Amino acid sequence: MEKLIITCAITGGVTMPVQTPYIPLTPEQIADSAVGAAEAGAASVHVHARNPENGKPTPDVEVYKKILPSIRKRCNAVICVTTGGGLGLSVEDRIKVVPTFKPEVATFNQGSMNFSIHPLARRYKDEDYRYSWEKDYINMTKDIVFRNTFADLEHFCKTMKANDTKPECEAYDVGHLYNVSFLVRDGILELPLWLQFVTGVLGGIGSAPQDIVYMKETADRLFGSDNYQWSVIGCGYPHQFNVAALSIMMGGHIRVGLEDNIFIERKVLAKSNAELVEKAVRLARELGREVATPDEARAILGLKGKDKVNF
Ligand code: KMH
Ligand code: ZN
Repeated sequence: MEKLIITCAITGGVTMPVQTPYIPLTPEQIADSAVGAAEAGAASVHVHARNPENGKPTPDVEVYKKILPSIRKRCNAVICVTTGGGLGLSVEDRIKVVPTFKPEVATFNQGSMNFSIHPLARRYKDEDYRYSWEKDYINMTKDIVFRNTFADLEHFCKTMKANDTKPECEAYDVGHLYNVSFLVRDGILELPLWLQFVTGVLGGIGSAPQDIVYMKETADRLFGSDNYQWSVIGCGYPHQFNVAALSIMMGGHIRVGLEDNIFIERKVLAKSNAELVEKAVRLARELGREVATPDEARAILGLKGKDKVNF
């Protein structure tokens, strides 16, 4: 088996400040947390930006300018920039980070879906929210389409190719793998692929072992097992660690981090991204899988290198 690439998703666009005081929100907090995750063993860090005033997800490249160079200077981790951004952002706003920063890797979401977090609102009273935007943001996701049409997929993919950015194909369900397959057959997306199975999002596939096996078997059939590397994001707890264990055993890679899960143990909030990465490293060790360094991750994924980004 290849060494294990651990990605840490630092803040995201769907973890709400009301859920945990430990979610990094300002550029300094996001950069510090990413560096901490890298020091704990993450070969790659997945980055979103948030409005420094109120923690709301933002596509503002000026905010990214305060985050990305700071991480790059202080650690060797591969930096994967989001093109999902946050729910409700326009496609044009979401893609801007690619031509602006020419990152080594960027997320490439594989289909339109009702990516919803609306049940979260049932857990909180009005006075619990830290910021005025949170409740409306959560509620609007019940009736929103996370837009990734075939025209958008083509646009995202061509933009990444023009900037030598490796697309990390996020598949939230089996049908999204068929979308990837279509893009490959159409000559838009090139092999080998970097696939991310995203499980447990309301609107997508679940995190049961059968779901992971089905995604893997479908990918093998569509692409051939030698033509892709894969990783799994299990959203929520204990799924983050359960699907990580499964992926470690099956030869896949893993993603942990506060973007996808806020708990280190049942009902115990993780105090940092580093703490989640440390647990992932322990899991890998217990299961006999070596953890990849950032440069080993670059070799496994065929990335252009840290010196070729624009930040
Ligand atoms: N928040 C994850 C479930 C992206 O950034 O483009 C999905 C994600 C998408 O990471
Ligand atoms: Zn993300």
